[in-house]
Amino acid sequence: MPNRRRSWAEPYKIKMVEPIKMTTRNERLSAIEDAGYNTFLLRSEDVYIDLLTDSGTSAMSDRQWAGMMMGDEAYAGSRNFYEMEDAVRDVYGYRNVIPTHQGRAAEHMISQLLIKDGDVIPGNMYFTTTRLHQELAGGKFVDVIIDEAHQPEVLHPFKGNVHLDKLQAVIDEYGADRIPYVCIATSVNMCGGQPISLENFRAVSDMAHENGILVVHDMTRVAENALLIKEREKDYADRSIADIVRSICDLTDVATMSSKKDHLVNIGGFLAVNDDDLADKARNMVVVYEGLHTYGGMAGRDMQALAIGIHESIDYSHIYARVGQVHYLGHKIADAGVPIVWPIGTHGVFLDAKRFLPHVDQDLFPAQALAAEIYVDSGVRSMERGNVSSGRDPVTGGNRRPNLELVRLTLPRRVYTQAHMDVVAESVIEVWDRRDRIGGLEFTYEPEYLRFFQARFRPVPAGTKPVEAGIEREAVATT
Ligand code: P61
Repeated sequence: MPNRRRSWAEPYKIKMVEPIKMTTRNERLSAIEDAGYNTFLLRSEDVYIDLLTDSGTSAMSDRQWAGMMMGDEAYAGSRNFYEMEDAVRDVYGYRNVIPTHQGRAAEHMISQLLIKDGDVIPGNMYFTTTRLHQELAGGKFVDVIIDEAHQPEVLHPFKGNVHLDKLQAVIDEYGADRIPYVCIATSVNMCGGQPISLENFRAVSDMAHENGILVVHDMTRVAENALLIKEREKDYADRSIADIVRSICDLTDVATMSSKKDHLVNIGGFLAVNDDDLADKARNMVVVYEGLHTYGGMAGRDMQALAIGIHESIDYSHIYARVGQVHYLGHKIADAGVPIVWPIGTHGVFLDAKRFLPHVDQDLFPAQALAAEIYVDSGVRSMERGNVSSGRDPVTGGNRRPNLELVRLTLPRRVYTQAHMDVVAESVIEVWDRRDRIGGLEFTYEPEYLRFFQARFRPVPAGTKPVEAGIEREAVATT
């Protein structure tokens, strides 16, 4: 981040507060045991600082709340839908907008519409729901991100970039006919909120289009990616966030959006499509799964808040402070010697659990264990992003054991203060100081799909060897 001698301080003041419950260590010990050592299964009232996710957890502005009062709750043709459609067209330039209740519904539709059995979908690293929808539609995800993205300690300004030779190799191996689209995320979530550069995105888009392949943009955190382009990519320092965002979207044909992130709303999303025929097919589908094509699972008031959030998301002072807070926390943790993913990305600080707990075998889920330990220490809730999240290999049935074994401390937008960040950093450092005493976990329950959400575990002492048998598993999961 440039000019770091000047503060990133919040460009807003607090008008309403939500009290949070303070808990004792003993209360937290019993809460995490009840939750099967899975932070997703904690009750939020038992959490002090909730850094599980930035999804749907942001604070809306007074303008967004005012917009909520202007909800047009008509079944069909709500005024708020047209405001949302206008905002998407103005800011992103996509022609057709199909509203959905959140991002994965858009992923579901585009996967079902475009993927045939045996197809291959290259992308810049998997995301859990995105890959599952591709697989459920009969496709296979192939990772074409640069190698540096899988190496937490390696510095690279654009770890979200696609390795162009890898993409070419996938096209050569399978043929363009079997590749319905490449799926490119801005601010790549699973490797630390890492940006893709405009130069690389342009090259990917050219390569795909020359081969008649569509480009689908997972634009969940596109404004955050745009900030890092402004700060890190040559020639973009003087361009506005709006301008950079638009330049990214112009390279793509379709977008899936979880508005619960960039757009600062608690629920909502959309599928955006340039091609009119494809849009008609999506509108046909949305009425089956979500609701009418002018509300897609949202209330009118939600669409109004979303429309306002689109404009707020590209405000420079907002996005600078949002990412600035993440960097403040990241540096505070890293300065104490705690291993994190470098460079610090956009929406969270990612602890490197492999280097934090080198004595815990990856099949004993060090990141899961670390997230549980941090919760017990301070009531700070984080999320595992490693071997549990990655799931099982559909062919071998074994854990995927990804290179990245991470704990994500994700910052909701406009919710916590710098003092909260200090408490989080102190807790992580405290746990780091007694890391040798932390053991691993083993499954007691493993669900079939997206296992990390509902899995349960029990602790095993440090030094235990993993046993893969003897667990209560519903079926061998694919994801
Ligand atoms: C998150 F543990 N993200 O980061 P939906 N694409 C991208 C996302 O980040 C994303 C979706 C699509 C969440 C929520 C979440 O394994 C998990 O609105 C880049 O959540 O349906 C969501 O958007 C899906 C948490 C999702 C997870 C899946 O916390």
